[in-house]
Amino acid sequence: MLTRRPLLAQALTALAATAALGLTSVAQAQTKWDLPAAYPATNFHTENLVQFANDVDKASGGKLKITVHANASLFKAPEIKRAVQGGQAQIGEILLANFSNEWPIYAADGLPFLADSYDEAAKLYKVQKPLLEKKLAEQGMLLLYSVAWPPQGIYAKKAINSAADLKGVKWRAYSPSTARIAELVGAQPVTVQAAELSQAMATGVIESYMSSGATGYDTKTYEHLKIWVDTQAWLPKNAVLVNKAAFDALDKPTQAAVLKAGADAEVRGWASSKAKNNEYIDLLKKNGMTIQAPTAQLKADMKKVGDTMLKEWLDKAGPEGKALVDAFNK
Ligand code: PCA
Repeated sequence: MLTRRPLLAQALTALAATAALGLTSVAQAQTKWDLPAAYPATNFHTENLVQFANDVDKASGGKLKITVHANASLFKAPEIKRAVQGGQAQIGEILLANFSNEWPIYAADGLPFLADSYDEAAKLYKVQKPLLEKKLAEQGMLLLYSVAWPPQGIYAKKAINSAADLKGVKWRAYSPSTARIAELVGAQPVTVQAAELSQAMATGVIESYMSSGATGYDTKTYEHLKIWVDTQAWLPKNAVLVNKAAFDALDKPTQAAVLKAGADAEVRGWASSKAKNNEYIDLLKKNGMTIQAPTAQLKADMKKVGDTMLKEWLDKAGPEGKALVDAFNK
């Protein structure tokens, strides 16, 4: 206990702590990290990243400066993981579900109706996290934190009362699983990342897609499509990854600052995702969009799609996938 120790020892401890924070040592080099992200600056994930970067700046006494590059301005969404792995970026934010072809476990949170509420999504994350950490460590990366998007619904031109209403529509996919949904309902999938979504709607390349109220609002979808069916189908997660070598090159107090700010960002991110979900839906309404509850038929049709996809995913993911789903269902 500090109070019981001699004054000199106390003074030395205080001095060491100050030096460790870099407050007294001007000779300490400043480290700069680039953080590519795929979503616009005003998106809640991106705002959270900026606050994380500010927290690290403060806690490291200015020793680690992280620049957030929003809206896929530095790397396109599907390239960010490789950029962090290869050290072109020291840290980056990815959508885990984008990487299901590499390893199905990454995309467990992209399966329709496996985990379809915030509580379920948190539960799924808990069982998925140790697997993610292990795989990412093998790939030379660290999982810093992960935050769920709000629940996914269907944007469309007209009311969607059953899956049959989606036949032949030009469907925007952001991941292999959203493309697979299109195939299963007979829509035509086109992969378009969020940064290019507004343009794809404006040019008529796509006329329907599944995503959150957040992305509908971010991309001004209400200017092109008038219906959002609130299917609450799944809550995919973003994850912030750090290049392990870049992390190891930091001094211990700075490493601790990154980990602490990351843990805080995770808690803050889930809370803001949940709180903003309703705000986004209100904003969609205010901007002229009709929010539909799914009909019983659509629910049944989508449930069938989900069952098929879970089966396909389990076939691909093998025993590891089965163990994950069993642990989740326990
Ligand atoms: N928005 C992202 C991914 C999930 C979401 O809600 C997108 O549509 O690209």
